Amino acid sequence: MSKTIIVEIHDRVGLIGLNRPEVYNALNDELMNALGTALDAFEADEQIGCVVITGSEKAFAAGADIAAMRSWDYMDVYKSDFITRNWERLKTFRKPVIAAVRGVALGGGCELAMMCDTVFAADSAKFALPEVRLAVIPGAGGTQRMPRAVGKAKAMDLCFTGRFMDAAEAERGGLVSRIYPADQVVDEALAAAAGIAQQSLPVLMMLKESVNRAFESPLNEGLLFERRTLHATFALADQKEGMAAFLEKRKPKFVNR
Ligand code: CO8
Repeated sequence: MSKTIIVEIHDRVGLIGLNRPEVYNALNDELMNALGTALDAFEADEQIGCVVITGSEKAFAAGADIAAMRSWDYMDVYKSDFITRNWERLKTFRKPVIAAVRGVALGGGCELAMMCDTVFAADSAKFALPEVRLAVIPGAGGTQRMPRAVGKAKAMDLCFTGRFMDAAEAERGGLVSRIYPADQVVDEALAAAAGIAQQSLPVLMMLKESVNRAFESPLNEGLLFERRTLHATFALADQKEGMAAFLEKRKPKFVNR
């Protein structure tokens, strides 16, 4: 297995640590391919209910690997479908994913965090889209997901200037869901993930698909998708169990079907 990531399993939670410490976890093909392979394995594993992605204390990730990209020309990136070819595995992953961000999440690192379903940040975390300074644009979803997360004014400000946004601003803006001291954020993400992973897996998958529809369809279409998905939950053994357990004042035993 590639050394660019560290994979651990904690009961029903999969933990992926980005691991290129010598370059602030800059994201190259080897790392992104390894991340995709790890996600494939977690997707196929019925025992995994939630995933946490993290980096090191210094860096979640400082972006795409600039040394690797430096000499690429238009045909290189176009023909090989740069970004789409391996970064987007995270977009199609169907189980919940929490990004636990410590240190810097810059450029592609920030975009990777935004591809996750929710972001927990260390109080010392810093987010930025500094691509403009390299004369490229945030091209792994940054120009689309940042305005959806924090609104147009702040997204334009971040993209035009490349400035760093601290965790408090990111939380106020809606990019980050929770802030913890740096030495606690991974444990807190794992604890939240463990709680999530206790829920019915098909319901979690339906929830994720339904919330994501909010960003991809007009309100009425999204509401229709939500309503039909709600109806589908009534086909689950877990729905019978969840409601019976509530009425019998006991903990549910979900079978993930
Ligand atoms: N790629 C490759 N190497 C990197 C990267 C990176 N993104 N970031 C840091 N490194 C390397 C440095 O080159 C350096 O290597 P060496 O020791 O061999 O000189 C090492 O990491 C340490 O870095 P610094 O010496 O710069 O350490 P500092 O503590 O002074 O600064 C920072 C740390 C703030 C993280 C600084 O390195 C930095 O600003 N990094 C680059 C941030 C950046 O511009 N990121 C965006 C990259 S572009 C991108 O992500 C686009 C992705 C998607 C769209 C694709 C379109 C291109």
